[in-house]
Amino acid sequence: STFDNIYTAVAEASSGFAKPQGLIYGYGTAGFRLKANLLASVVFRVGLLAAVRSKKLNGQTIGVMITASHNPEEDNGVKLVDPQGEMLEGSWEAYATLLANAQTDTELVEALKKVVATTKTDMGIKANVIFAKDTRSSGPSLVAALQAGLTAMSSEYKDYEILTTPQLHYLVRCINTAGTPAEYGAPTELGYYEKLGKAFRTLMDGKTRPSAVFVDCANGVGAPKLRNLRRIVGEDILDVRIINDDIETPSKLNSQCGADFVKTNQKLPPGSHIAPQDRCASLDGDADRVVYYYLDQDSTFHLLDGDKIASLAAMFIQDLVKSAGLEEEIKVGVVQTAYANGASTVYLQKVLGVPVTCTPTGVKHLHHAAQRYDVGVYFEANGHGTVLFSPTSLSIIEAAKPQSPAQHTALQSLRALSDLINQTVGDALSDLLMVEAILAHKGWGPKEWDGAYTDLPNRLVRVVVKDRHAFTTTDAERRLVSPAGIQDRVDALVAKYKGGRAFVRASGTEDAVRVYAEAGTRSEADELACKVAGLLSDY
Ligand code: G16
Repeated sequence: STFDNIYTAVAEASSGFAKPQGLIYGYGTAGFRLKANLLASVVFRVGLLAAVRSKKLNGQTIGVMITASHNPEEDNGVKLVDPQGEMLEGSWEAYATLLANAQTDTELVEALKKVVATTKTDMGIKANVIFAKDTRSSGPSLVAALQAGLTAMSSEYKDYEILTTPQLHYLVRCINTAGTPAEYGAPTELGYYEKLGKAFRTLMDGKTRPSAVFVDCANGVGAPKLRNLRRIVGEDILDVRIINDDIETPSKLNSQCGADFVKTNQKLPPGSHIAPQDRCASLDGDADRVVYYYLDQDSTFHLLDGDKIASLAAMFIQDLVKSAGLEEEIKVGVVQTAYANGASTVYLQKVLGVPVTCTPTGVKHLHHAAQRYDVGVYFEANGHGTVLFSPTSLSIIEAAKPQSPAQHTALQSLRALSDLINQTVGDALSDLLMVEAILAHKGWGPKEWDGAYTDLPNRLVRVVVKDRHAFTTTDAERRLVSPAGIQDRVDALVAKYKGGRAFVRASGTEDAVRVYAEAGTRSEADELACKVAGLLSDY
């Protein structure tokens, strides 16, 4: 064909990024994630697929992010971003896997031709791809592999260097909407800060500057980027104290700090010096997750996780919609996963009266479910989430004519919120500003926020098993299908605990199985989690 030169270039370039023998790669919860030294061939091939995806979508810009987020420094990963800043369309994950697992250069070219044919892609269209990486030391060499793949495909590309994952998602959407009525913002890192800063200032108009918020940046990319954000937002309205910002010592990334550490261990990162009632937050290694926490007067630790953030956001937005007189037209809904604390679901449904949907783990699942609501709040308990305003509700808010000063203020706040909140993906920096703005509006400290409902005691355990792929689930990951017989044993354990709940699922980002348990008391939750984990050694 006329594109033989491309296929020849791919085969030649591919020989520099040979696939290790015997490995089978899978597209997990958030793309490919492995030890960094096993990833070069995968990233090269993701470059090929990004170019095909862009061609298929008429040359719209596709994003590639090189990060392993909450995982340790020696890991890395790669994920693809679709034109509106969403995660890669699910049906294309199979093509990514097909390319990643082709053993030889010849097989790779065959696989590539197959993807092109199956997706009916016109190879004559120019591809456009942008990419960025987090602070990991393996980033630059993986970028080289990506560039080689893009070059072989004669794709246009732009390297945005070091960014948070959500910043790359933002840029992709900005580029693809430029010059259209849905224009999302200026396609630069500065444009991102300015958009958030402007919206935050509008929301904080007339409010006194909140007390300091202490932010643990997991020794990752969040640290320099939060510093940039603080500068552009203005320290007169945002007092952020940055901790765990050492991005020069690779081993420190996500180690004994960060959102995953705090959520899993339910304790402060060691070395935190905070006073009772101080607001604290932890980001993860690519700044797409955030959790809050504080110490009460007795120095007891209290976590304000993704469920608490979702509840706060749903409550505030629902109130604003009512104050704006739009409650008949705009309905708020919430999306959670099985990890959501049972008390949060009850609060949302019974106290706020909002519908709640449960999906499998992974922002890609929650995002799509949230798009079915007028305003869809979605958060994983681990702090990964955002709020989506549907195009229709945005037009309603835009067009609404206020009948009173109160309605005027509510509408203005809703508009600013929709700009403040990253509409493409969960974004720790944007979520942080959202929480700060809501607390300022309510005049709340962390204790008042925490008072909405009391978490059921819970425990999350990570168990290393022989073959995590043996664990398959159904019912939004709440029940195991295989290994055969195991779910009955889990059920029998759960039945022994009043208010008990537990489930088991394989991680899609780590080589392990996760066990989650809830029960009436802390010790019962620990015991139930431990007993369920104990079952796994038999499989
Ligand atoms: C990723 C996903 C999240 C998911 C988390 C854990 O987070 O983006 O949606 O909750 O992994 O997934 P699993 O339990 O399958 O390992 P991150 O922050 O690592 O990108």
